[in-house]
Order: sequence, then structure tokens, then C-alpha cells
Amino acid sequence: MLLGRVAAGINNIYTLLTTDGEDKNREREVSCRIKGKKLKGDPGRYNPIAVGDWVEFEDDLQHQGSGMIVSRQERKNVFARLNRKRGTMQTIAANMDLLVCLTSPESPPFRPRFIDRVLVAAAIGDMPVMVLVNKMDQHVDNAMRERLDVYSSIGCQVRYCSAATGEGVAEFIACIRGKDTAFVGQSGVGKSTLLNRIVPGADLAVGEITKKYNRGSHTTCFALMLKADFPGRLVDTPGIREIDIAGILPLDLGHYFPEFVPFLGDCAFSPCYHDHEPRCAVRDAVDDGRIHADRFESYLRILEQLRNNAPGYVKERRKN
Ligand SMILES: Nc1nc2c(ncn2[C@@H]2O[C@H](COP(=O)(O)OP(=O)(O)O)[C@@H](O)[C@H]2O)c(=O)[nH]1
Ligand SMILES: [Mg+2]
Ligand SMILES: [Zn+2]
Repeated sequence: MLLGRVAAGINNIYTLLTTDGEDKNREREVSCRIKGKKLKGDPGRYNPIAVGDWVEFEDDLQHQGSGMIVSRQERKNVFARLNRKRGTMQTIAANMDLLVCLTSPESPPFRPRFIDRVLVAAAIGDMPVMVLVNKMDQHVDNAMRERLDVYSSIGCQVRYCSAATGEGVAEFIACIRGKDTAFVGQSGVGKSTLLNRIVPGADLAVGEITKKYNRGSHTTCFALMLKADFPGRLVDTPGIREIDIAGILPLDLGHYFPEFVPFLGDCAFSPCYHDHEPRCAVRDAVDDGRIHADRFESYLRILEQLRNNAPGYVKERRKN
């Protein structure tokens, strides 16, 4: 069996990169379908295979450059969200060393709610995150600076660059060198501009939907793996407007806000949702400023969303 890495996937056809085959020194692309109707061992996810996955495949001896995916290897981590319409989890990228959450001060405006959701989803999938503030040529106000300081204080690296002027880009590359890195962010924050700058010949469309890889509405949210001229892969993930959280119980959400963790054992009620219970240690910490009030607001909104999720996404409670 041959081993390949999923670099793209559109309409159930996956592009694999592999050095397996006759010439082990040459990386080649293989266009694959899944063998049989369904991939074994992954029910309930409408994309059974995601960019970054390692898969076993067979070459199609009749058609050069084509093959069949037979199985998927165990994932090291995932970045996934709930696809509300389909009611299933959607894995956006797998097996990444780092997830870079790109944001901008203006146009589009800084949206900490979105970043907070990225952080929770990444923590659930065990993927490390960095916040990268693009468009550093734009004004960062005090509220934004304060919010970014919270990310630093909870162990999430915060860096700055301008994809337009190139400022800070070399320093950023130094951080991701050798790492498989996926990029997420709202539309317009500058993902394509940045990737064009760091991937020679990437030629991603800027300020519009990428046409080159035909990722229009029906294929929204399938990522694309690119190769830079430094070690490590880069994954562009287009068009994520909202991140709905699933895969955890509402009662466990506090564990995914690292600054809440020191207080979780001190609430008068156990278990505690930290929203209505009296003598709640988390809300006390919000009241005296040890937890940022706006982070707590994000928590409450995600809690509400988790409570409204259809049942069936989680099988057991987190073991603390
Ligand atoms: N001022 C400023 N504009 C930028 C910067 N980076 C990208 N842009 C602009 O932001 C817009 C959206 O960029 P794009 O790369 O398409 O964003 P994406 O949707 O995240 O891929 C384009 O008009 C870019 O020229 C930057 O560092 N500074
Ligand atoms: Mg783009
Ligand atoms: Zn509490």
C-alpha cells in the first residue's frame, strides 16, 4: 500500500502528494477517489478526509496519475467546526503543527468573538494556535490591544505583520519555518495576500473568491495545501464566516478558556455552568477583573450555542 498526504479535495476527488511509487525521490500528485462507497471508521463527518490527512492509496494502473484511497491514518490533531446545515462535523485541516488565526484592525474590523471560537475549536482538536495581526499599517486601538494581551497571557502567541508592505513577514516566516501551518480568518483579513507573498507562484486571487481551484459556493471550506520555499506545508482555508462549536458538553466549555481553569474547582455548585449559579468563582473572577469581561461574554455565547446543538455530538463527559 502507498502512503500519500491530502493536499486538496473537491467534490470527492482528492489530490494526494506522495513520494511512494517507482521514483522515491520525486514527489508526484495523484488524483484519487475513495475506494468503495464509504471510508471506514469515520461516521458522522461529511468530509471523511481533510487536507493534511495521511492516507493509504492504490495507484490506478490503467490511468496514470489516478488512484483510490483505501484508508485514512489516525490523526494527530484536527481543526473542525460544526456544519449546522448538515448537522455534521466538518474537518477543515488535520495534522498541523500550528494554526495561524489571521486578523486585522480595520476592514474587516477586529472580531475577537471569532478568534475566541477559533481558540476553542483548536483546543478541542488539540491544535496549537497563534494570532497573527495583519494590516499592522492600520490603527490598533486600546480595546483591541487589551484583547490581544489576553491571548498572550493565556499562552497564545500574538504577532504582527503587513502582507501589503511586507513588514514583519520575514519574522513571521521564521516562526513557522519547518512547521505545517494552516491559516484561518474571516474573509478579507489578507490570507491570500500573505500566502502569495510567502509562496512563490501561489497566485491566489486577492479580494475575491479563488477561481483557480474552483472553490466556489458548493465547495466552500475545502482547504488547499501549498508548498513554500522553506520546509513545512502551508494550508489556506477559504471562506469561513462562522465557527460553530461541537464535540464537547456545555458543562466542559470552561476548560477550553485557559484563564478560567484556575477557578473551575472553586464554584459553590458542582457542576457549574458559570452563568446563573450563585457563588460562582468564575463570575467572581470576571467581576474583579481577573478574567476579561469580554472573554466571558464569548464564553456565554458559545455556551448558548452548545446548548442549542442537536444532541449526539458528544458521547461522554470530559475526564478532568
Ligand atoms: N492595508 C492593508 N491591506 C491589506 C493588507 N493585506 C491585504 N490587504 C488587502 O485586503 C484585501 C483582502 O485581502 P485578501 O488577501 O483577499 O484577504 P482574504 O479574504 O483573507 O484572502 C485586499 O484588498 C488586500 O489588498 C495589509 O497588510 N494592509
Ligand atoms: Mg482569500
Ligand atoms: Zn461557576
